[in-house]
Amino acid sequence: MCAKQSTELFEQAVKLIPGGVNSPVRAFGAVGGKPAFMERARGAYLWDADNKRYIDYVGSWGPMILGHGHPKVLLALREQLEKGVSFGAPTALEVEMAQCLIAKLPYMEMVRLVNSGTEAVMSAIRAARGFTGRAKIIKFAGCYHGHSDGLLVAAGSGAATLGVPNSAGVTPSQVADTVVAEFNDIDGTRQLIRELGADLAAVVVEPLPGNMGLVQAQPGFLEMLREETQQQGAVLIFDEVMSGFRVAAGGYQQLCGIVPDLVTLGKIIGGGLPVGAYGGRQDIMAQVAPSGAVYQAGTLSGNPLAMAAGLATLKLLEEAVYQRLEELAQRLETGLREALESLRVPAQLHRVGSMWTLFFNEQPVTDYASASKSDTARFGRFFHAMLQRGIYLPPSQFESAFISTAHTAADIDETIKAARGALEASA
Ligand code: KE4
Repeated sequence: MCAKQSTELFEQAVKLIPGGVNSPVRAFGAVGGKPAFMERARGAYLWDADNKRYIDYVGSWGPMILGHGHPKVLLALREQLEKGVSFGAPTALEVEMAQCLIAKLPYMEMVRLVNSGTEAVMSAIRAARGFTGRAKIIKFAGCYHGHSDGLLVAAGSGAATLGVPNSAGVTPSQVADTVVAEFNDIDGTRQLIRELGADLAAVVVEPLPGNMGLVQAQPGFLEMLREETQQQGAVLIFDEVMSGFRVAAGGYQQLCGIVPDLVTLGKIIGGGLPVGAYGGRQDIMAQVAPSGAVYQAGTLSGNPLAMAAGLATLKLLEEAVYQRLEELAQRLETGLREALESLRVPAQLHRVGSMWTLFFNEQPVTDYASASKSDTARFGRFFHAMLQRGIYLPPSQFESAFISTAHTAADIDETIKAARGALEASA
């Protein structure tokens, strides 16, 4: 049930904006009903256009790890506003951001800032192709890397949610060099990499996939990708747009211990403002214009406001933050598991740090094929039952939810209570 203001706004929006939204997943297509239009946010909370409050587990799809409106982020933005919002010229802030990212991810020797995760991955692939002189790339079903043409093949996230694993408007020639493998398929992927051999420019992977819902790599999978790409002289790209600085101070790379050749970043590093970044080995990044022949550009790349908000956020992401997130997330996981058990709900609850997904699925979820067998209708009913109870979850079974440092134990307990009711109501 959608409230009056949101309903009226949505009716206006659909006449003016495709589907009434500026990004498909926001339209509630995967869960039914009409979207709540949000008006303001603070800490762990959102308020919609009808002034209804929600505990927010979307966090702008990842960026709001410190919650909405953190005082230090707002202060940094206010100070930068007075100096100027965009110059189209290099600034000290971009140097500081590059230093900060490289200090946090020491395997990254150089970095280029862009305006979205899509741009970051698209550009990293172009750099890999320019560096190797090769064409083929491997991606994995269920992993989403933004909406650049060559990657809209068996994509996760929005495309998977829409049940359209590839997109109209993408021509066969644009995906001719994209090979899709199965996440966690060690033997099949190893064989594929060896078959492609000297034609393979790169393997791009979410090392901690969040776009088929949260799924983890099985032991040996990422290690195999590292070994086999090394063997073939192909570039290994970790897409950490979502996982970067979300689950550890050094990204998921710190947890898995595998060093990629390139990494893509976004979301958190902009503190909620438009941002993306790609970086890694100096010999690859040196190929990027104007130092090299791989062209990539952007009017607002390194935008001062995004840099200010991103730096303010990144400077606060010390170890203690991840300990706090772990405490909150463990509390939520324990409560949800107790509710699932006592109500005998067949489900898979996946969690890594402050990222989590509840799959309505009796079987283990290890890849896109198994994730796709989830009861998405049940998820839709659960989503709305939670929304009515003031809990805002990602409106899709194939997404990850996020906890912020602004969430409190009381928020978590309220969420668990609401989930108990929503599980019963959605049976
Ligand atoms: P953007 O172009 O949306 O900034 O980033 C694309 C992207 C790249 N790589 C990964 C691992 C991502 O998760 C994303 C974007 N994530 C989705 C959420 N699943 C964005 C939400 C949306 O599409 O509205």
